[in-house]
Amino acid sequence: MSTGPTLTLVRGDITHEHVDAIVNAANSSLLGGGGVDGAIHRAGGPEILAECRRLRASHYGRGLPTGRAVATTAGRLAARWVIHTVGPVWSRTEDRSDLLASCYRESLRVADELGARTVAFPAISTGVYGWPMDDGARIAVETVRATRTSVEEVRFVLFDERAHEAFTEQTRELP
Ligand code: AR6
Repeated sequence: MSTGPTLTLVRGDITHEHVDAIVNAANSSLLGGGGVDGAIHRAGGPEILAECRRLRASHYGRGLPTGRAVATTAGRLAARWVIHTVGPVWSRTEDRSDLLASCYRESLRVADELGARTVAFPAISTGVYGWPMDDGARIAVETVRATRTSVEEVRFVLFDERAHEAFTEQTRELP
């Protein structure tokens, strides 16, 4: 019996997904940036940033720590919430895999608190933060499969063919 959520792979832009919660690969400032973070704020509108600013003021004056996650409204997006998480920057000298796994675990924990049943993830840390795609895909898939959650569907939304292939490879290897 499988206890984990159903994993679905989609190629595309995560801002178009109709799910309960979209996960944002943010940075600790929570004030936006490039990549998927920029796309989510652009598509979702200023309400998301306004709530991020309030969260900073009330809880995260020093920034949201790497590996943690926090939710805001999704503004104009076709989702109810955005869950912002801060991935680790890839390092050649230090193993930061557990921090990347923590992003997936913590996002699912926040999703459970919200009552979200469908959650879309990008490939966290594999863009500006430089994580090798194959390893990022392995950590994403392994961690979601190993996490106890009430989320029923986890949708990985992969921006390009290479990311889609890497995630396909990881899900193919599962028993
Ligand atoms: N939908 C889905 N995936 C996307 C989209 C999109 N619209 N846009 C990019 N990706 P990145 P990181 C993919 O750089 O590496 C930001 O400036 C992209 O191809 O967005 O965690 C933040 O503010 C890549 O595979 O996030 C931080 O400062 C993946 O999403 C920093 O970048 C993640 O790429 C975080 O870096």
